[in-house]
Amino acid sequence: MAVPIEPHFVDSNHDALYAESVNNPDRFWGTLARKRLRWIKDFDTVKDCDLKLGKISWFLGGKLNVSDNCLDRQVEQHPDRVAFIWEKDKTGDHETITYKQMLEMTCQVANTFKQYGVVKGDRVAVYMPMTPLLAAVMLACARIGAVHSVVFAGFSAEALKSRILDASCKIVVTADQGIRGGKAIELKKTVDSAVAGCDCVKNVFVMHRTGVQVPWVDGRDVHLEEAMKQQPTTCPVEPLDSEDPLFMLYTSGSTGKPKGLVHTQAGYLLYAGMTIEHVFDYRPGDVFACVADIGWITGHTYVVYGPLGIGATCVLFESTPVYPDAGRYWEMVDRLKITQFYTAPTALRLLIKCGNEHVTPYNRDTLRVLGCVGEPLNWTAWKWYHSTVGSDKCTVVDTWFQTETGGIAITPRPSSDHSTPKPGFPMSPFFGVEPVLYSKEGELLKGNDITGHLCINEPMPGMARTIYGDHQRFIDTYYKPHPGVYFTGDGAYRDADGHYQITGRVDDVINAKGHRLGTAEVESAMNKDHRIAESAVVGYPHEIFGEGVFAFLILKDGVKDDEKVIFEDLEKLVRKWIAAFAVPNVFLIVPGLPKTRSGKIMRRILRKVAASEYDQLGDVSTLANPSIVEEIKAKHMLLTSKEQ
Ligand code: 7RM
Repeated sequence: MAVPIEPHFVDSNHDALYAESVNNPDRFWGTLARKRLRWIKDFDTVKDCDLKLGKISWFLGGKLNVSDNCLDRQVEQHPDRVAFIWEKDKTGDHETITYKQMLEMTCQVANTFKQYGVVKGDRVAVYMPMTPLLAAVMLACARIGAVHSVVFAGFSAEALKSRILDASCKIVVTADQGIRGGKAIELKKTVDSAVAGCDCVKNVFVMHRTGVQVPWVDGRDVHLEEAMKQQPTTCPVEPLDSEDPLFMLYTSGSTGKPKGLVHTQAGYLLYAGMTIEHVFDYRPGDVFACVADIGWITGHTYVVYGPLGIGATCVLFESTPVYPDAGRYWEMVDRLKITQFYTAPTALRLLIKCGNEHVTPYNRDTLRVLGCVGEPLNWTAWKWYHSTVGSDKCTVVDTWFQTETGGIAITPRPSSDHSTPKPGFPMSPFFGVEPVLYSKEGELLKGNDITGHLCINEPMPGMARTIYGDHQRFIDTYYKPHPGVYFTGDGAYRDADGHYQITGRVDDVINAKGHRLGTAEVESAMNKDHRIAESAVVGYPHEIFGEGVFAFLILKDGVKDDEKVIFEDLEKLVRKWIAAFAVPNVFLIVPGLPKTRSGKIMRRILRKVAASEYDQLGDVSTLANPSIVEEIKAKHMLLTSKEQ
């Protein structure tokens, strides 16, 4: 007998439902898509994929609008329910925004964009602080079929510029300034330098966050709120195909050029809503808090689209974990009566250092589920989260996902999983996810207690569909390495019970301070310095950041400058071309780099040296220059002995 597919699952049939989700994805997701989304026109084909061509499509023939699903549909049922609790940078200063208010704000933004000529398919760059208006800008794009490209407001002008140009964005939306940890961030000024030389940009919309006077380009710049005031609070929704692009989001890969991953409408929204409900056990009346920045995929899916798509009440957090002190999160949990809290391991490790006196004064009894994402959640951090924050009463969910998967893919399931979670393990695949492991050589690894490249067998509805402007790169990066499956770029261990643990990236990407960073991006920024002959960047274990950024440098012959001066200049370059978070924690000048005979840098060796694991360098005999390893090691030992 077929398993009944309910919009709300009950504990007892979880295993059967999971089996159904992977064995009969058409029936599983087709049923849910009709139950959980509002369609303007029903779809006729659930899924049509050809992975060799990197082709992924869901719910073909269907038409819907994501903004209609997140706002209009909700307002019809509960206009006065709070959509966002905006927790401003300044403590205690929160504002609530209802679904009705969000809808009206979104319509006014959409009408403003239309007035300035933004049409379906246009790309819109968004460089804004964490405010409800940022969410409204995203939903306004969704409403009219424009494609937003949110760029994290910590990125530099150059990084923003390259993203604007890559997507030929027609407009940029920003604020006068941002404010984080009591400090102003010059968003408008950064946009001004980014946009200089971008012919594609017709207008820059500026919201008021701090109200300071900022430089103004007449004819180009528009006061967003003033323009909105002229507009009606209603705006018809554009009927969109399930596979029309909803947004693009840049993420780092193993080359210097970030990839603009494209997500589409129906599959993404369905998957976002399903995961927030089932991973976090979201129930009506709960107050969900994901403190990730909207500039990352976690913010897109778990601050905006996931929560609004299921009519949830969600905290929109503008501040930092340590402002005004390390009790900020837990004071906020107490004041806002938060039921689910979602953060990154690096923030937890920082807070552990600050001491439990910042946690215990606050009431945390409302909390039920504590989530983490972005990097491995080490045992100490897991334990602290579970015991100190959760008083041993909450479920900790160590969730694994990527910009590419759109939503959580491997995770414990508090709403249905009866197995005891294992610290450091994201545990089990979500509905529709079939993880598989492959050896480096491309052999499928069967059985348990085994480590390999983490791949996913069949694309879930929320997976990215392409890399903007470069579908071949999409195929080459994700669908060529292990033909027929999606390659995540991560390694994973499947334990004796079949549970998954992530062992880290197997490509040249690092996860520093919860931010994903390509080592090649940092190298190409530093290589712009005239004194640098070559550089190699690797990640190394860092107590708080998870991974630190380690830069090995070779200077050009005859360079006499003081090391300190060079390092300061390199730091400036990385800030200029990428962002402050990408600045290496350690610089080391070396006489050469370990290279194979074909000239490829052996990063494996550099990673071991950077981690001071000198006895684990492995076989160095295939190097063109084996003796260099001892020299690099000696340099590194000298550096670490100086530090102590
Ligand atoms: C959501 C996000 C993705 C990369 C991914 C992993 C790492 C994410 C976990 C994790 C260990 C986890 N998107 N990662 N979650 N590693 N345990 N629970 O972070 O695109 O920016 O980064 O993050 O390496 O490939 S991302």
